[in-house]
Amino acid sequence: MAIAELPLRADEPTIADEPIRETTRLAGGLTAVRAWVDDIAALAQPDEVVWLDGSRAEADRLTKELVAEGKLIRLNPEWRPNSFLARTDPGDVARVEDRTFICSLRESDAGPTNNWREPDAMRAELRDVFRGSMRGRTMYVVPFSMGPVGGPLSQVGIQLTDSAYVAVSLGLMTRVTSTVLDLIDAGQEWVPTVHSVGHPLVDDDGTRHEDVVWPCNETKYIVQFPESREVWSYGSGYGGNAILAKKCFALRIASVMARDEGWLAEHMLIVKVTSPEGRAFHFAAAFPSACGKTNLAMLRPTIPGWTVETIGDDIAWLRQGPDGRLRAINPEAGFFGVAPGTGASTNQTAVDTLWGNTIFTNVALRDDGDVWWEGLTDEPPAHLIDWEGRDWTPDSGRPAAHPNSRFTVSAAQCPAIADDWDAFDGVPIDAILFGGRRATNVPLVAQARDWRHGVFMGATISSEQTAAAEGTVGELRRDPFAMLPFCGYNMADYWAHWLKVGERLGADAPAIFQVNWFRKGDDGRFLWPGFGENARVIEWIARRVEGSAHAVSAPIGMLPVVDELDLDGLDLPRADLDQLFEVDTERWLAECDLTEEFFDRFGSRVPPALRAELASLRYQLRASGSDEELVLR
Ligand code: GTP
Ligand code: SPV
Ligand code: MN
Repeated sequence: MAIAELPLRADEPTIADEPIRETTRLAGGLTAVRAWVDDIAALAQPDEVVWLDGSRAEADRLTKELVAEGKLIRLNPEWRPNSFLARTDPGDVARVEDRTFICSLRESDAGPTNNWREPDAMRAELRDVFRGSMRGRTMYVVPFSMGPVGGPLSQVGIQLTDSAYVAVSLGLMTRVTSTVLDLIDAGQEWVPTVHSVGHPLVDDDGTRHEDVVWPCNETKYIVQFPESREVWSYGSGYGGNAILAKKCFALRIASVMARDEGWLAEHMLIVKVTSPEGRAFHFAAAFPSACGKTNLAMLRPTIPGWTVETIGDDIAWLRQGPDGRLRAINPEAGFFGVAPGTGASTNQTAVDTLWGNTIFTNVALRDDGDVWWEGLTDEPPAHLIDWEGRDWTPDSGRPAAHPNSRFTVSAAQCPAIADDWDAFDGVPIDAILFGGRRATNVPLVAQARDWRHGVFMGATISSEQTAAAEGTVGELRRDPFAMLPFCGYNMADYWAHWLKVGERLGADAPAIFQVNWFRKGDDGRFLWPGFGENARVIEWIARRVEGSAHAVSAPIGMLPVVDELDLDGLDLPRADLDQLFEVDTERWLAECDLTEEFFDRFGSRVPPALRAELASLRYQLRASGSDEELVLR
C-alpha cells in the first residue's frame, strides 16, 4: 500500500461522541455478493438478473435495446456518432434533497442539515416499497471501481438496478469491470447499492402493463446507511438520484469512511495548472452544484503561457501521502455535466469532448438529428423539439433544454485530460479553492490566512441555489464546503474532521483560497467576465503558492495587490475592479450574525476554532472600520 493509513490520534479531543462503527461493511467474497443479489432479486422480483462486465459490446447491446423501446433517441451519427438523447418524466429532472435520508444509528450523527430516519424503520419501509418493484423488468448487477481498479485510494461497489439507462450511464461514469468481482473475492470490502425506478410492469394479480418512456415513481427515496455503508434508491432514474456510485457512494458514504479513516471525500474538481516557466500545480476546488466546476476543470486560459488540464470535474478523494502531502484522485471516470451555458465562448473543451459516445438528457433535438441547448450557440435554431418533446421556436417563451439538462461522457474523451488524471496514487494538491454564486459581499479572490481560517471560509460558503436540485432557484442558502446535500454525517463533525486533517498536514497543508466569479453590479450584470478569464485569478493563486505574488491583509483574508493581477487586454472599468474587491464592513458584520445563527443550529458540536475565527473576523471588521492598516505579505 503506497498511501499511509492514517488513524486519528487517540489523544485528540473529540467534539462529538465517538462515531459508532459497525462491522457489517461487506466482506465474505463472492458468496456474500451472490447472497445479496439473491436476496434483492427475491424481494424486487425481476424477470431476470443480468451481470454486466462494462464491455463496449455490452453498452452497444443495451443502447440498441433502449432505442428499440423508445427510451433513447439515437442522434444523427453523422453529427454525433454513438450518441443518444433521453427525455425524463417532467417530474424527475433533478436531485430530490427532501427525499434524501441519512439513516445513522443516532440522529445526532446525521445533524441538523440532513433528513434523518431511524435505520430499522427505514429498512422496513424500503423492503415494503421494493417488494415486487422490479416485476417485468431485468435487474442488472453492475460491479464498479471508484478510482483506478486496485488503486490505494480506490473503493469498489456494486449497483443493482432495473434501469438499462442507469446501467449504461454507470458504465460511462465509473470503471465497470468484472475485475472488481475478483477483488471482492480476494477479500476487498465493497459497498452494496440498490436502485429501482419503482415502476413494476406486472401487478400483484399478474396483469402486465406496457412500459413508459421514462419509468419512475412519484414517491422517491434516496437512502444512505452510513454505518453499514449501504445505499438504497427508489423512484427516480435521474443523475445523482440513480447513479448511486456518484453522490450517494462517492460523497455521502465515502465522507463517512473518510471521517473514520482520516481522509477527505469532497465535492471538488481537480485541475493541473502549468505556468509559462513549466511548473505544474494541482488545485482542487469546491463549488456548489451548477456553480462552475466543470468550467474551471476545462478552463482555456486567455493569458499567454498558461495551460490548464482536467483531472476531475465533480468529486475528489484526498489523503495524506507517504511524503506528507495531500494527494487527490478523481474517483469517477466520466462527466455528468450541466449542458446549458456550455458553448464555444464558455467551455469549448466540453463541446469538443461531446463529439460522440455521449448520452444527453433533457436537451433539445434539432431537425437534423443533433442536439441543442441554451448557450451552445448564440443564435438558436429556427425550430427544435424541446426537452418535453414539444415543438419549439425562438418565440416559444420557454427554454428548449431543461436548465438542469446534462451530458454523460467518459473522461478519457476530454481533449484536455491530464496525463496523470488516473494516476494510481493521485496528484499532490497545492491549493484548495472554495467558491459559490454570490451577487454581493464575497470578493473575486481572497486567500485564507492559514488552514483554520480556510476551514472557516469553507464552512461559511453561501450560494444562490441552482436548478441541480428541486427547490427555489436563486435563493441564497448556506452550502458549507459545497457539501450541504452530500455530507453523510453531522456537518459540524465534518468541520472538526477538516481541522484534524489540517493539523496532521501541518506545514505541508495546501494553501486555501475563496473565489467568486458571480459578483454583480447594482445594475445586475456580472462584474467579472468569467470562464477563460478566470485564468487571471488562477495565475495569482499559483503565484501565491510559489511565493512570488503579494497580498494585502483585509479582515476577511488576504486580498491581491490589485496592480499585480494580470488584467492585460481585459476591458474592465476601474470601478468594476474596485467593486469586485470591495469589503463592506456593515454587510460583512450582518453576514457574521447570520453565520452565528447558522453555527448555533449545530450547538456545542461546532469546533471552538470556528467560533474563534468568527470572533476574530468580527473584531477585525470593527477595527478596520476606524483606522485601516494595510500589511503587505
Ligand atoms: P454540478 O455538476 O451540478 O456539480 O455543477 P458544476 O459546478 O460542475 O457546474 P458547471 O461547471 O457545469 O456550471 C454550470 C453553470 O455555471 C453554467 O450555467 C455556466 O455557464 C456557469 N458558469 C461557469 N463558470 C462561470 C463563470 O466564470 N462566470 C459565470 N458568470 N458563469 C459561469
Ligand atoms: C450535482 O447536483 O452536484 C451534480 C449532478 O453533480 S447530480 O449527479 O445529479 O447530483
Ligand atoms: Mn456535483
